[in-house]
Amino acid sequence: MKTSVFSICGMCSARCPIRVEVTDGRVTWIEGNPYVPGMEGSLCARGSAGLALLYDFERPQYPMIRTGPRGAGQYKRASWDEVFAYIAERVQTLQSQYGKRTVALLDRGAGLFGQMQRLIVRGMGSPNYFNHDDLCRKNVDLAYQSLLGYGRPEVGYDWSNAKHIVLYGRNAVEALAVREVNNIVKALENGANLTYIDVRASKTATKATRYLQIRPGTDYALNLALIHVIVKENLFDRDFVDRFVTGLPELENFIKPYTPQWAEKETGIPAYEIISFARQLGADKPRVIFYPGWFAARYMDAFYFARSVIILNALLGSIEQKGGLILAKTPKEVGAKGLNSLLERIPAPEEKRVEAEEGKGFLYDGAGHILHLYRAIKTGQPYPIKALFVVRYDPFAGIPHKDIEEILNGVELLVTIDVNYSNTSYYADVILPESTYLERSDILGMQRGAKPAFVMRRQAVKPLYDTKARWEIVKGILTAYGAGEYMPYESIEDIWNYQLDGTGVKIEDFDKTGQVALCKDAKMYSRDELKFKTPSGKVEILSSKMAEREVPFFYEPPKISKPDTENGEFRLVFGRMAVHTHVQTHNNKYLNEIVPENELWINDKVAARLGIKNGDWVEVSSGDFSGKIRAKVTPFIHEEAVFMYRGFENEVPWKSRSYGKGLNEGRLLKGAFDRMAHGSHTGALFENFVKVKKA
Ligand SMILES: Nc1nc2c(c(=O)[nH]1)N[C@H]1C(S)=C(S)[C@@H](COP(=O)(O)OP(=O)(O)OC[C@H]3O[C@@H](n4cnc5c(=O)[nH]c(N)nc54)[C@H](O)[C@@H]3O)O[C@H]1N2
Ligand SMILES: Nc1nc2c(c(=O)[nH]1)N[C@H]1C(S)=C(S)[C@@H](COP(=O)(O)OP(=O)(O)OC[C@H]3O[C@@H](n4cnc5c(=O)[nH]c(N)nc54)[C@H](O)[C@@H]3O)O[C@H]1N2
Ligand code: SF4
Ligand SMILES: [Mo]
Repeated sequence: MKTSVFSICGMCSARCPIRVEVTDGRVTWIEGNPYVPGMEGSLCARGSAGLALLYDFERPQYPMIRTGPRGAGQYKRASWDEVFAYIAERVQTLQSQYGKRTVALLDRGAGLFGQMQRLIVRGMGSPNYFNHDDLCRKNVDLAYQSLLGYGRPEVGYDWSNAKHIVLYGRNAVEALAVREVNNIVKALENGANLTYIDVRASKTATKATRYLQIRPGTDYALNLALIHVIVKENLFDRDFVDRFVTGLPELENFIKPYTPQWAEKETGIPAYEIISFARQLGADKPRVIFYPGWFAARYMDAFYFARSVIILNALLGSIEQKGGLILAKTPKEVGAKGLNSLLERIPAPEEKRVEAEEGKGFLYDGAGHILHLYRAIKTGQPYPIKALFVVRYDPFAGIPHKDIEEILNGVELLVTIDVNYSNTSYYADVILPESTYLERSDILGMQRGAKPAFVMRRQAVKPLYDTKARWEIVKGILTAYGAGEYMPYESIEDIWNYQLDGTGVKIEDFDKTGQVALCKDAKMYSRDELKFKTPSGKVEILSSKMAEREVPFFYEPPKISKPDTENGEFRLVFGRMAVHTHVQTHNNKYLNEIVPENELWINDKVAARLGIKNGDWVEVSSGDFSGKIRAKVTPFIHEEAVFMYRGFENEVPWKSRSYGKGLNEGRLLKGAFDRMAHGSHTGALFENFVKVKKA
């Protein structure tokens, strides 16, 4: 018998809506949800390879407790009751010694369904919730909050109606989200301009109408020069700026020295190119999208860079504008009621997260700073973190071994909740196997946007092994710990009914398409109605939030240091490829077959000087780590940088297809986790030089 289930893809964090076909209890087909605009049946390679995750036996099949030294791979099988009791007892002992706040939870992200795992740490009375954002998009989030009072997830992009899209190393064609890339392609088909700025010609560069090869680390300098020209030549949207932007005189004063000629020296992009680019933007405004970045933990100036991108959007009047940036509407703004919160039923802890104890000079928001967490674990300051839960995240896959050791020395309990054997779980004291997204239902999620909707991830088939859904794992942990009152539900339907209570929406309303929109038409504000969520209601260049935390409004562009390429020194940059997700898909049978290992992009002129030919093995080293990888010699990368795709060289021997294949960029990031970006204290993962020589 064939059935069809609407659900949500779990192969990356884009969480595309899908339709899953089940034939006689087996998943036989997955496609994009045909009812969702921008999806219309399409799916990426990873989404299709969800089948190979589901039917993979090289994933955890039952709970496990460590029996040998950390990292030796010695575990015993345990029952769920046994692991829940073990965790509860260990946490209680550590809390009685170090206080409730000694428990931390490191999460991939809040996202659509993330509220569930937050219950663990709050239910245990600790404030220490962290997600991966510091190493991903946090700069953009904080920059939006500082300027508009809206967070990053509350700003959407009307790609398909844009006249000009500007992407800074936002490699949308490879580091993809299906709906986004489909809509960008629609814009191109409609004749839009696409300016792509990157140190290398990625696949997105090949779709661009203008590609600017920029010197690594100098995007901020480019933006200051663009602002300079736009202000000087009166190319901005005067109506928008007069009504909504505060702090323009101070900005004008700040950008005076940053002429296109100055920027040419910093960026390597000719001044005339910068001027003609600015003029084209002036002509295309207000249907312009400057995208402030997704993976934005790149350079020390990343927070101020993100602010400069948002300021450019404001100057060109592209905010809450067709073909521009669209602000998300709350359920209340569209006349509906939102989902009931599971988290708010638990009293918020009075104690502060580790970074909140560290004084002022940087911004933070709802989730903690990872770099402060790592520091607290390593040093015990401002207070010790001894129990660490890691959920849907593999931090140990992307950091140097020395950092792993220091963290392991600091924590006395490490628990992972994962669908795969992650590098982190290989060191864990307890491995809790979650059912894959095709085998479980999650809590309902709220899809934000101009037309908010409730969305459902619904189980397609029963779990193949002794794994559990996330809500069941959270319930088991909290009940054993003695906080079961926060998870009184017996089934996912109980949870859904609680979430939906008072909204007028019923579970069966999701049957038809998997989603329930909260209004009929997308809602947009006219300029007469528009008000931002900052204290002044305006776009605050002189941000109240920054003033409160004593963070400077402006930041002089730093001098970007130059690697000694003559002697084989380069800046290491890295990124995503279309057929893999970060560190989690390399052992996937289908995807591994397509791309089993990575290679190192190196500029052809420099390679010739170093005697490196295409396909040669080279040794890349940083600090005490060095590894081998094949060279891809190409003119399409800046001389100062070498590039590799992320997430290879898996270190878990249980994963036979990916074990040891390729080179792991994370091991080469010596010192990266001690560096904090200005104003945001997020990661700056490209502030890193490596040595390359022929192997
Ligand atoms: N297939 C696939 N898609 C994904 C993901 C995935 O794992 N796989 N992950 C998702 C996630 S979590 C994220 S955060 C996004 C990331 O989305 P992106 O940020 O678009 O992706 P990256 O591949 O990290 O892009 C890094 C790019 O920055 C360039 N770069 C390096 N230095 C500079 C510089 O100084 N200036 C400029 N302008 N460019 C520079 C690099 O050459 C590289 O092309 O992708 C998402 N989509
Ligand atoms: N060295 C280095 N570090 C980086 C980056 C980099 O490029 N290089 N990129 C940064 C960025 S932008 C990001 S987004 C992060 C991403 O880094 P991670 O979040 O660590 O990478 P992922 O591969 O997305 O997945 C993490 C884990 O989630 C598990 N998982 C997948 N699905 C599920 C599920 O349904 N349930 C559970 N419980 N687990 C699941 C996977 O098996 C995997 O072990 O890394 C950041 N850090
Ligand atoms: S972009 Fe691909 S892997 Fe990510 S959620 Fe969408 S279909 Fe799944
Ligand atoms: Mo990310």
